[in-house]
Amino acid sequence: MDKINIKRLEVFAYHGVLPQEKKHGQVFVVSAELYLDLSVAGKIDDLNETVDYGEICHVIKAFVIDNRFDLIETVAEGLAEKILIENPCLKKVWLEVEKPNAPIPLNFEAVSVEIERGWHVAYLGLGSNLGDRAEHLRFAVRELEKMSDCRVLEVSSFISTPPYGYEEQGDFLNGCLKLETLLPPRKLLDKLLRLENKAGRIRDMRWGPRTLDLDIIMYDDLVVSNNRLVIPHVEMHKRDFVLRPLSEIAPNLVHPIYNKTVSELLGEL
Ligand code: A4P
Ligand code: MG
Repeated sequence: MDKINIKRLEVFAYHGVLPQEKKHGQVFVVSAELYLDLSVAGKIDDLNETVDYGEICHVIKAFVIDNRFDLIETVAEGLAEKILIENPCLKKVWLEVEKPNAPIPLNFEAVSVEIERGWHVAYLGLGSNLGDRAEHLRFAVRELEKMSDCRVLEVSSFISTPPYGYEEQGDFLNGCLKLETLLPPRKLLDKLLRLENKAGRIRDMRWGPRTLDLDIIMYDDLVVSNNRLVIPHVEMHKRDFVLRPLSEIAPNLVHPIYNKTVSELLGEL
C-alpha cells in the first residue's frame, strides 16, 4: 500500500513515570508511516486527494506537548487514534515514539515503542423481540454512529423473523450493518455489551427474549474461537435472519472458513 513517511520529528515534552521527567521535560522523537491510496493525488496533483504531511507534523507536535503521560505507549496509542480519526482517507498508521534521553544510567542510543493501528471492517447482526423493536435497532445504529472510533457504513433493512432456537417467544426484528472500527474484536464486543445493557437488556436465559442483541458476525477475515468470542459468528451460516439482511449489504462477502459468499450460504439454506 502507498504511504507517506514522517521521519524523526523532534518534540520537547513532559512524559515519564519519574517526577523529574514531568518537571524538566526531554526530547521525544516521533516517526510515522501513513498508509493511504496516493494514486489519484499523484495523477491530478491535488492536495485534497491526500493528507497534508505538514499539518500532521503540527498535530503530532501539539499532541505530544499538550499531554503529560507516564508512558510512551500512551503517547503512541493516543496519537495513532487522533491521526486516524481526523484523516478519514488513512487506512492505517505505523508510529514510533523514541526517548533518546530516557533516565537510564547506561550508554544507549534511544528507547522506543512502535505500534501499527488501523481501521477494520466488521459486520454486526442486530436483533430485538421485546418492546419497540425497531427503536431498539435504530438506537444501536445511532449510538454506534456517535462513537469516534466507529463509522457505520451501511445498514440493511430490518426484517421480522420467527424465533429460532427457543420458540416460545415473540417474533424478532433483525438487521445487519457494516462498520469500520479502530477497536480490536474484544473491545468491540465490550462496547456492544454496554449498548445492549443501555437498551435495558436483561440476561436471564440463553436465546431468550431481549430488547437488543448485537453480535459480531465477521471481523475482517479473522477467525477466532475462545471462551468469550467466536468469529465468524458460530451459527451465521445456519441463520436466515442473519444471512438475508447481510446479503443486502454484502452479498459477495466470503466466509473465511467455508470459503463461500453470503449469497451462496443463503442459497444453500
Ligand atoms: N460471544 C461469542 N461470540 C460472539 C460474537 N461473535 N458476537 C459471546 C457476540 N457475542 C459473542 O451472548 C453470550 C456470549 O456470547 C457473549 O457474552 C459473548 O461473550 P448473549 O448475547 O449474552 O446471549 P445470547 O444472545 O442469548 O446467546 P448467543 O449464543 O449469543 O445467541 P445468539 O447467537 O445471539 O442468538 N431468532 C431470531 N429469529 N432472531 C434472532 O435474532 N437470536 C437468538 C440469540 C436466538 N434466536 C433468534 C435470534
Ligand atoms: Mg448475542
